[in-house]
Amino acid sequence: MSDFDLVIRGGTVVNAAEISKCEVGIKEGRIVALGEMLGPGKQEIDATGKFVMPGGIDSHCHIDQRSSGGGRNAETFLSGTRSAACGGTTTIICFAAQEKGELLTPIVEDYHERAKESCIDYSFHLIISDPSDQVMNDEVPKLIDQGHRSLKIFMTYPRNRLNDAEILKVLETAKRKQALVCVHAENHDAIMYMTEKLLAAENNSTKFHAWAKPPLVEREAVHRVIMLSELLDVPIQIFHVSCEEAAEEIRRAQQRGLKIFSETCPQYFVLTERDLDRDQREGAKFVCSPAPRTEGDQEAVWDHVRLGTIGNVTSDHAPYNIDELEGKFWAGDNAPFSQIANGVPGLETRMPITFSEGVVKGRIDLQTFVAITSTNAARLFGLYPKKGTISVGADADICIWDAEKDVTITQDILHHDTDYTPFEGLQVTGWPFITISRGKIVWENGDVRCEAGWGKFLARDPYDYIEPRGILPTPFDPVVLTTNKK
Ligand code: DUC
Ligand code: ZN
Ligand code: ZN
Repeated sequence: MSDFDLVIRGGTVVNAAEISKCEVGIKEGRIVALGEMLGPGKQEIDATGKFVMPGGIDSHCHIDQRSSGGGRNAETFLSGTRSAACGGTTTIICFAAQEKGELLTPIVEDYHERAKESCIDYSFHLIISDPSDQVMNDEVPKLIDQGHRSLKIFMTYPRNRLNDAEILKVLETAKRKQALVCVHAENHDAIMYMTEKLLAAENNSTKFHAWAKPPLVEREAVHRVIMLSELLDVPIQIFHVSCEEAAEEIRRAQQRGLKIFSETCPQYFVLTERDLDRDQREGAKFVCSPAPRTEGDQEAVWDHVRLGTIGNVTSDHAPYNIDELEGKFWAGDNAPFSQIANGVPGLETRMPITFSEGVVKGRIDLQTFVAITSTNAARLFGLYPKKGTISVGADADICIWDAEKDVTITQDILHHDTDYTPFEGLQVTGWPFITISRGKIVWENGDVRCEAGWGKFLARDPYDYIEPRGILPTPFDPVVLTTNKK
């Protein structure tokens, strides 16, 4: 008679808060025991010499998403979640994307339909590109009540960008409905101006992508959206922080007590603007926004990870094929930098690159690794303690990590459906040995055991972490939460 469905023995359990040598007992998809000499399991894993960590949470990735900037997203929910699982991730938060002039509800329903083939658990951020009264007053409150408890807004891109008045409108709804607003922060007009000038001077190649959007466009937009969030006293998450200047703005706001959160991505650890300086076909592989920066920015980003300014690392997986008419070169082989689809794939490489560049190179410790790849995202997006921790009662979402394994990242070892990796040739130490999703092994040392449809939608209830501070810059409260308030 077995006490457990699965028992993991011999490993070192690493949580964001503590490290312990213990066994993990799993039953019906949840962790039910942590201890020594646990009884037998129907299945047993020998994790001797390995780290047993919460499964990764990738809280920013684009899967099967309609692209507003042109180009067809290369990944389906099956291929995307399979690739994530092979890279140690057990939960993703991706997007349901509205474009200007559209209603949101049918779009969200459509994404739910397509996501049914996911092989790990998933949730959605709602991209708000058109915050009309109908969308913000009727649709978004209902969708938040259904568990879509985060909204994403863009400060740039012609078909998505919101102006400051529209951003305030979204922040207001988020505050009323207890949702978190995530922000792509870059100054649109400055980018457009620089792009026009660069193209007029026939500076078309991918190298100029970085010139069109230098760090100061990120810094300005980060500063502005922080100011708008302070005006309404509503927490926000700044997406994909790429440089020292933007991180400094966030740090300053946090030191003033504001609830400003932020993430970065592996591309800002290992890519630089030099990667864009290649022929168009190669350079396109590195076109993402914000643009890759300098080595100095990479170290500054790590400094801010250590300081806690930047709380989590996401892939911002935004996959466009090189060899596809509707991919990176949807606007033609000789398209200028401004018309090359924006984004890089990275679901599977997120945890290995962060571990190798972070823990192996001595920039962060093991527990910080767990915090930034899993636990902090669980807290920030209302999934904790169901996700993001190895604790009794949590879902058995576990990544058993081989910290010794040396791997050279190449396209042919990855499981995504994108036709390249921007990390080709990068050598890393540390790779997932086994990934477990709600008690089911989905990846075992090279063996993909994902099952389409295993993943479940994670509806997110209100949670304390994103409570406003209760401090406003004026005596007048513009967002009255209760009707009887003066
Ligand atoms: N921003 C994202 O967050 N993802 C892909 C493209 C972009 O610019
Ligand atoms: Zn973005
Ligand atoms: Zn993104």
